[in-house]
Amino acid sequence: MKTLLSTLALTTALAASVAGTASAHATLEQREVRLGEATKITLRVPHGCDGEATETVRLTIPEGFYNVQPMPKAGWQLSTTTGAYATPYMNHGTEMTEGVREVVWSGGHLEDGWYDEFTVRGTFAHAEAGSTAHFPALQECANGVADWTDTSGGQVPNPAPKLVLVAGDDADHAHGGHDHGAAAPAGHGHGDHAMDMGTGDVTLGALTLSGAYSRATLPNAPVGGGFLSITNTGSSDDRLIGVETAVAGHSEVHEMAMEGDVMKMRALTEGLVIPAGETVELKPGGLHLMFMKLNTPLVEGETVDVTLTFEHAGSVTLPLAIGAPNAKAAQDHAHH
Ligand SMILES: [Cu+2]
Repeated sequence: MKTLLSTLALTTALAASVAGTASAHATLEQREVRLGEATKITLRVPHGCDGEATETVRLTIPEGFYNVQPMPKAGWQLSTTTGAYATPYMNHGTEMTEGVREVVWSGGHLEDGWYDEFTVRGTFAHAEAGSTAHFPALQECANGVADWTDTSGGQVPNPAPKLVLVAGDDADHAHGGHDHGAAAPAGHGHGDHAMDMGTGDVTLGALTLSGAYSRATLPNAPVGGGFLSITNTGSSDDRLIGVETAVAGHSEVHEMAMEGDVMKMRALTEGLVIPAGETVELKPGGLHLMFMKLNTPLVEGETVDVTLTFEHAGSVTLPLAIGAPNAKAAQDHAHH
C-alpha cells in the first residue's frame, strides 16, 4: 500500500512538472525567520493561472504569526480578514486575542509572463524553533485559480509557501543558567516557564509572594499585566479578592480559558483561591493581574506598586519590577 501511494505521489509530481505551468511555484522569499522578532514575509508570484493574468492574491496567515500588517500595492485594493488567535499574544504589554488572518490584494492585473511580490509584516511567537509555518496562497484570474494551499509538505503540484522558524533572542533563551526544562512538558512552545523565585519575597500571614514583575507598555497602551507566585504555607485556603494600583483606573485578576477552541481571558469575579499548602503562579499566558485604563506607561527598569488583598491574610503593597515587554520572569536575579 505504501509503495502504491508513493508511486501515485511521484506520478502526480511528474505530471505536474511536465505540464509546465506548475514548475514555478509561488514561494516565500524568506527561508527562515526568527521567533519573537518583527519580520517581513514576501510572497513571490511567478506566473498567472494557466496563461491568464492574476487579478486577486489571497494570503492566509498561519497560527502563531501575530500583529500582521499588510503592505499596500499600487494598482491593487487591499483588504484583510481578522479572527481570533488560538493563543493570545502579548504585544508590548497589551494582550491581543485576535488579529489579521487573511490578506487579499484584489483588482490588480499581473500578466502571466510577469512577476510580482506581495508583502506582509508580523511577528512569530508561541511556536517551536525548527517548525515549519505555511502561508497558503491563492491566485485568482478571470477564469481560473492557481492554488498554493497544500501544507502536507509532500511532492505535490500545489505546495503552500512555507518557511522555517528559528530561535530568537527572547527571554526564553537569555536564561542560560536556568534548568526549566526538566519538569515542563516539552514541545508545546508556549514558552511559559516556572517563575524565578527569590526576588524580594514578601510574607503576609501564611502567604509568601515572590517573583513579582510586570512588563513595559507602549505610551497609550490601555492595559498592562502583573505576574507573581503566591505560596500558601498555612492549613486553610485563602483567596485573592482585590488588586489595586495607582497607575490603573481598574485592576482585576484574570484567567485564560478555552471558549470553544479559542483561548480567551476573563476576570475571576469570585477571586482567586490559593489552596492550603500550594503555590499558585500568575504568569504570561495563564493567570495574571490585569491593569486596565492605564494612566501612565509602565517603563522598563522601574517598579510599580500594587496592593493585593486576600480574604484572610489581609492586604499588602508590593513593588512589581517592570521588565521588557516580553519578560517572562522577574529580572532581578537576586539568588545568583
Ligand atoms: Cu487579562
